[in-house]
Amino acid sequence: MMVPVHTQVMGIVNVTPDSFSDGGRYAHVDAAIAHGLLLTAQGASIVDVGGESTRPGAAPVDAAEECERVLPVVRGLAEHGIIVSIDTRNALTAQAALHAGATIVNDVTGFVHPRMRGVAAAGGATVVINHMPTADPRTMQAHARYDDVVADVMRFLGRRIDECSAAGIEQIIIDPGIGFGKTTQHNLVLLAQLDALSALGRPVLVGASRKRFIGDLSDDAPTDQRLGGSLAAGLAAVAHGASLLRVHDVAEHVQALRLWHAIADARR
Ligand code: HH2
Repeated sequence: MMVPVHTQVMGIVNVTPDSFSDGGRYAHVDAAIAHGLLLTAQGASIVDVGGESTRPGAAPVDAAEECERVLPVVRGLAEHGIIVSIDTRNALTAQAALHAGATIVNDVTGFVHPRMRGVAAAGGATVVINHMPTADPRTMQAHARYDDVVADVMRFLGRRIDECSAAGIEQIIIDPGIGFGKTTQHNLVLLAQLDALSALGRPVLVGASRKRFIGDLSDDAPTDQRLGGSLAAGLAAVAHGASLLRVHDVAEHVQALRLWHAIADARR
């Protein structure tokens, strides 16, 4: 018996030399496309392609270099009929990726820039609005100060939803931005109180996979040894209302979600 997965899984393909967890591994176009196909076969319904690391302290990449990295991968995956999301903070990259076949723009800076909103609206894209307290990954950890992290994140997301809607964007997904200018405690509080975000009336995506707070809670386990914590964080997010998970380990998350939903269904 194959139990359906009600939660959508977004598989990550980082075409970067320096991503925190898988940097360098999929830098080659063919390897990146093959990895995206594998993630889809494992149950991902979206593949998120990124050409710039946004880990704390990462150096920015210019749009030309970023396009060179991601466009062949976006095109290759879209040609296979895969739903592709482009993970970028550059409007030029977003625009080129939409032309190459992406249908979702995932902007970790949360569409604070009007150009980014214009590009997404013109391309008829679905957007993922991620919370980040400042648009620069190099300094975001210095901004990990909130009066009330849940209320602050909600205020930010609410404003961005209004701005994106005013720009003509119809499909909006929101994301609390786990690890973006947040301490371990902020991340835990956001996961524990994720239900609050449902008041904003949009699907919630959570990206906790392999992030540093998992290492912080497990004797500094390196990124390739954070699967257990990633699964726990993902299931906690689903229990508190997330309908999409952005993950590296798709097969394992799909299996965990199958069990989770089968148990939930057995209660009825
Ligand atoms: N996290 C990362 C990148 N993009 N997008 C959304 N919407 N939500 C997230 O939590 C999120 C994201 C960071 O993870 P990763 O892609 O693995 O690393 P890097 O930024 O180093 O490429």
